Amino acid sequence: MKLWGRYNSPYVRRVAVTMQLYGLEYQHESVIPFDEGKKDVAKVNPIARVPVLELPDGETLVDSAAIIDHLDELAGPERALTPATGPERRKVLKYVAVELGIMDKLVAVLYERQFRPKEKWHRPWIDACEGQIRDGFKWIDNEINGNWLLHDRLTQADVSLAVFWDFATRSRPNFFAKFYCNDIVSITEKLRHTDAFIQTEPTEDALSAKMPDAQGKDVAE
Ligand SMILES: N[C@@H](CCC(=O)N[C@@H](CS)C(=O)NCC(=O)O)C(=O)O
Repeated sequence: MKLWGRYNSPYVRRVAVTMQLYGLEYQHESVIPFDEGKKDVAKVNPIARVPVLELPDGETLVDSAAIIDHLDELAGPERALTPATGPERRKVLKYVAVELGIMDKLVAVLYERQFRPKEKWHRPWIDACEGQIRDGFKWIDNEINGNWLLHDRLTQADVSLAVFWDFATRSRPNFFAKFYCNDIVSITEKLRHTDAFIQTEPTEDALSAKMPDAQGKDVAE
């Protein structure tokens, strides 16, 4: 199998961590879905987005949720990080949906600040997204009442959460320093030192390195 996309993308990284946790081998095509890299990604995804998973027979899967659904099938119901049925499955799917929603909002703000000239940034839109990001993370943090979101069982909800929190705090360190989501920090710390996370460590990200708060300035600037 071949995984397309850099680990700097939180969507790619959650797929990669899942593959590592399942012990699935893959080649890594570390492409950027912008500028020059866009045309390469377009060969495997009509809308030129990552992640893409290319299967051994050449079939391509797009979108991290659809890819992870296939990986769960490969891992089998006993090992899958998303429970196969019942209330536990519904709970994990809900947590992951909220986490993906937070990421979509965070990425929307990053794109607004990266791709639009500063005088065209629309502050009410940024404020609305940041409110949803804050509310989402706070809600998840309040849901944690044990080692993991489902108490003693590690699930996809924890894996994605740790990948997303790590991405969030790297790309907007000043903004997230004021969040005080201690239980999310604790889950992230437990996973950050595992092989799956170490093997998928992002490289220096040109996109987030250009963000004002990654340079030590206030997010409102
Ligand atoms: N819902 C998608 C989101 C994927 C996504 O937004 N990927 C970004 C990289 S972080 C991308 O390819 N952006 C380029 C673009 O949207 O044109 C998923 O879960 O895979």
